[in-house]
Amino acid sequence: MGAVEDITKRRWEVWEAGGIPTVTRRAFKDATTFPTGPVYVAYASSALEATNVEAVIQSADPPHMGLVPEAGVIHAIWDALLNAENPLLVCGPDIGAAGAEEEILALAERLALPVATGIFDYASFPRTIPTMRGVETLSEERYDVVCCVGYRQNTRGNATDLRFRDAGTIIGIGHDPAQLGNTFPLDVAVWGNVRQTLAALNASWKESDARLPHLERRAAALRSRGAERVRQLHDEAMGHASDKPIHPNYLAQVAGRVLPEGTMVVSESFRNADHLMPFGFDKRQWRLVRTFGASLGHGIGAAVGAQLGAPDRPVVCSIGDGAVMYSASGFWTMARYGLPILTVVWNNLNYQTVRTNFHTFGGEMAKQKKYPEVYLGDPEIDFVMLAKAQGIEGTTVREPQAIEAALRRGVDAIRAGEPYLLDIRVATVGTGADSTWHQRFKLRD
Ligand SMILES: Cc1ncc(C[n+]2csc(CCOP(=O)(O)OP(=O)(O)O)c2C)c(N)n1
Repeated sequence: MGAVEDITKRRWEVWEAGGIPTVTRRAFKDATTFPTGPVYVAYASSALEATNVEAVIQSADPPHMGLVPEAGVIHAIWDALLNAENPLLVCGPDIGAAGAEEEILALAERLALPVATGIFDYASFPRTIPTMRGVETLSEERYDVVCCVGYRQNTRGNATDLRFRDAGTIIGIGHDPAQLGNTFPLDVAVWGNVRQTLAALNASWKESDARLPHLERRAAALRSRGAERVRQLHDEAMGHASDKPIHPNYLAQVAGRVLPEGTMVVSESFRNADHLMPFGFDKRQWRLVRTFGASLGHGIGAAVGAQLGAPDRPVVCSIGDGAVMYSASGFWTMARYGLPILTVVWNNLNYQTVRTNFHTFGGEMAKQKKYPEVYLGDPEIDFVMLAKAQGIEGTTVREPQAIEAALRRGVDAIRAGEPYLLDIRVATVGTGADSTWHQRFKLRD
């Protein structure tokens, strides 16, 4: 076992040897001490099928714990961020949980830090702020400093969680010690209150720092790139304005314009475009509620809970057609208790996420372009009727020109205190999107 200082150097050795890295965290005070208590072992899902894998138990410093860590740790993080030439700030849901919106904005803006979020964390930083680079843009660029704030490293347990192998220094700050260092190792881990820790970092800022040439340069570059990025996203979505079936990006664009300020979106969307909606930190901007695992069945019940918890907010349940069928009885609850929730069903007639996964495995299905059990269009499910059967009115939307009026009708309904459902046919996006192949079954001819 190497000394603690060797970890950074050694942490990707297993990768380089072609193995599956096993990142195991123990609070070793002395790197030569063996664990004497429970040991948490995490491994990538691909390891389930891998053979001849050698695992390495890596030693590491214990996370620094407390509302804020000691001054030396704050100083070390600040020093790394202030002097970084090519940094990345990765934002996650602990920021919202801690109410640390102002603090993260101040940090990102003052230090001109490019920001990225994980795939389901798109509301963790406003997409219109110039430093925002986007969702899942956690490339393998050679960052000198990566700082993860409230970011859930372990989302899917596959290779994309094993990030930043070429980064210089990796910092993690978060509320949950089980999320710190669980898929990629951290050089500095802070288990503490995200708001207090960010406030302590920001307190190190001196007005004269704003004149540091590398910060000025980066801020200017981020401003122009950021504005361009927002424009591109807008133009890309508008380019689909007449697509039929409706393109998810265009639907998100119209919804972002038409739905009320302060909308709370409860999302059980996978391949839709919720990430393009106007989530943000101030009161008028939208808020997001979602789970971070991928187990279906959460959406409709969570929308009920969100509306009860925030009775004055417009609540929109944004959900895939496949996901609806895991919890459709919740519509009855909405009707029974008079919960004015607008449900938007992104109806792509498919379990498209599953098809994409099947394709990624690269076996027979991908070769034959036949993906069993993912096409849901035979028979088509009538979601308006499904809602109506439980006391909820709704409308079907098939034409892009009809989206706006339908959304307005939904908004009128929830303003009047009634739940409402829109079944919007959207294009299937992703691998094998044009496939409707499905095996036909009939018990008796
Ligand atoms: C309880 C449960 N069963 C099965 C799955 C596997 N699964 C993951 S995504 C998905 C499809 C969801 O379909 P839909 O809501 O229409 O979204 P799309 O993938 O088409 O965007 C399924 C079945 C799961 N995540 N959870």
